[in-house]
Amino acid sequence: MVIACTRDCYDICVFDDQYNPIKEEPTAGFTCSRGRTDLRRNEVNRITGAYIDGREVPLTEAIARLAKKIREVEPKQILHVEYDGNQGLLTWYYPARLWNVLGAVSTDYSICSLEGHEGIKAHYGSSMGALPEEMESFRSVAFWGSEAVFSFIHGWKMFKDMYKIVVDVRMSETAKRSERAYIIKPGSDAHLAIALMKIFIEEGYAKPGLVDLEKLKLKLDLFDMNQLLKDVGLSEEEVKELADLYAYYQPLTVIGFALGRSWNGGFSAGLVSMLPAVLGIKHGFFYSNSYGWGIDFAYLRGTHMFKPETIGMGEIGENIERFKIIFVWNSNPVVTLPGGNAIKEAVEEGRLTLVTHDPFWSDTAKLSNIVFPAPTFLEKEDVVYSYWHPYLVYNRPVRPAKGITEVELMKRVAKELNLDHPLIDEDPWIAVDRALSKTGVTVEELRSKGMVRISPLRGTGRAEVDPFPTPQDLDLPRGEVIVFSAHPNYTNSQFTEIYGRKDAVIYSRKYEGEGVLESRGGRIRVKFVKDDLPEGVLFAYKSNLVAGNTTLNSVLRPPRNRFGGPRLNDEVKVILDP
Ligand SMILES: Nc1nc2c(c(=O)[nH]1)N[C@H]1C(S)=C(S)[C@@H](COP(=O)(O)OP(=O)(O)OC[C@H]3O[C@@H](n4cnc5c(=O)[nH]c(N)nc54)[C@H](O)[C@@H]3O)O[C@H]1N2
Ligand SMILES: Nc1nc2c(c(=O)[nH]1)N[C@H]1C(S)=C(S)[C@@H](COP(=O)(O)OP(=O)(O)OC[C@H]3O[C@@H](n4cnc5c(=O)[nH]c(N)nc54)[C@H](O)[C@@H]3O)O[C@H]1N2
Ligand code: SF4
Ligand SMILES: [Mo]
Repeated sequence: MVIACTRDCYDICVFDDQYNPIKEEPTAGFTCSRGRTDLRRNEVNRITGAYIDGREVPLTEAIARLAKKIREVEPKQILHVEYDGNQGLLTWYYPARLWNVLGAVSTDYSICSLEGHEGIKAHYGSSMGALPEEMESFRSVAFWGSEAVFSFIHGWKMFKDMYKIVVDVRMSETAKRSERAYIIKPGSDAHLAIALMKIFIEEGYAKPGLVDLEKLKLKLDLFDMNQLLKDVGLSEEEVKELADLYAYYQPLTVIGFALGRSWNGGFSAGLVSMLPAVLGIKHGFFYSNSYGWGIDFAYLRGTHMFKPETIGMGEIGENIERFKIIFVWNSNPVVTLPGGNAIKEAVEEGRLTLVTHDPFWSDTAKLSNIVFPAPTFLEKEDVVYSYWHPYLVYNRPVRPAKGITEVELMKRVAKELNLDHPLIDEDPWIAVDRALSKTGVTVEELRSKGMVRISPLRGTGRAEVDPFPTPQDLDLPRGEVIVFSAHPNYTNSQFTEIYGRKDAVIYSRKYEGEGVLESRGGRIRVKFVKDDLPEGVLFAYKSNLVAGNTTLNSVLRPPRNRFGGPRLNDEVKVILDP
């Protein structure tokens, strides 16, 4: 019997029935500081009953109240917001069927990785990169915008003895522990990738086979090397050295999620993913393998039949007036999404009914008019995949369930609404079976084996040159930029019950004390601390976004990058108190 940690994480660790990390791959007998406290955390800060306006009520009453509210409004006045709090197929995906059948508005699930997936897929036809065993065969690794030391601990262990190269906008922990680091200007990864490709071709490092080099050369000729160097902020010698290291070591290119959230997002992720192909290294990059296992997420959500209207995950604030009900599960949008503060204001002014289904008292749950208790992954059965390793895991409960599962809640709300539809009536395990049909694995097999290895569905490894940007397509920030990263003790906004709640702190080279942080979305008061960061780069942990009664996200109003994802790493201004 196995249990998987289903959190939004590369590793998806697997545990035995005593809750020890399994010795075999992919978990190799160790886990993170969060995984080690899960059994303890499971008993703290839990939502154990249903609530209406802060009053505990029987579950049936809360379901009836939600159904009544739904009947009072138009489907288009309902928004459902869910993300990857639990990556289980029955927790995250399947329950969306209710809202899609109803005709409610969905988000575009763009907050984290959409931009990068699209940018890479545009060249390769798929964002699926190297598999773990292929990664192991490299003797070097290049991290672009990845804090793997904290965010990807099993990957980091695998890469530890390789020659490690880092491209980041600050000396990250990963940069400090690597052999060579190149600190570039925020958002200039596309520029650096172009400069490298130019050198690869000039120096004869490029190999034909995976990329049309003649076509590529025509595109590269539009870029002036001196301008590229200025944009990137490295000297000619440094870029030449990086090109030589790439040619010599032929590294695996690990593309962090930050690239998609920066200036030129999808172009950066896409062009960086092409570097190995230009050198003739097949499947030589890794971003996220989620869409390469053949899991039919659309079928699980029912979007193959009901295509919902969507709004950008970074655009809830601007759209808040349209909605009378927001139903949240598996996510803490009041804190983690730009415009989360607009949800808060609308609830406080009585313009919006906020409903949350969560195992823990998140900030969103605390603010909600209706709250439903959810079991944690330690308390329910589910099937989970990883964005890194090729195992599907059948997760078994090891603790008694508190609350109502996402599937059960969806079914009961549908019943209360007299909503009959084959998508809602379909047995959830049959739905999972169908969604897994391309993986060649059945629920039955998963149930009996616990975990099953699957094969990737990926392309030939050939990269199309287009969509290749022209110099006019690339843009760079003029002012100071805020960037974010993972913290070892938190997963996004989670784990405050174990590791404490800390208000946001903004690190930079020159600001110290209290002051105002301003961006497109407004201003907040926040604390600044000096740190060894490059000029123009402000840094915050993405786990500590709360600042007093607001959040760092309240000042962000991210423009959309070229492939639709929000540019969270945006320009900001600082005004320190006199
Ligand atoms: N411990 C822990 N692990 C996690 C998470 C967590 O919260 N905690 N979160 C999980 C999730 S949801 C995700 S999405 C992943 C994220 O994991 P990663 O992809 O590793 O992303 P971040 O941790 O955000 O690190 C981003 C790095 O990119 C750098 N950066 C920012 N802007 C730029 C830029 O323009 N160019 C370049 N080259 N670098 C830039 C930052 O300085 C930072 O060092 O981790 C997962 N794993
Ligand atoms: N400014 C800024 N904002 C960011 C980022 C950034 O870098 N900068 N990073 C972004 C990233 S990478 C991401 S992925 C998003 C993450 O945004 P969110 O998805 O909001 O992330 P979490 O804080 O992990 O919230 C997950 C919630 O799901 C709940 N949950 C866990 N398990 C279950 C379950 O089984 N059932 C139910 N119903 N709920 C469950 C948890 O208790 C928690 O409240 O935030 C993003 N926001
Ligand atoms: S958060 Fe990630 S590293 Fe930690 S136990 Fe879960 S899957 Fe493993
Ligand atoms: Mo993420």
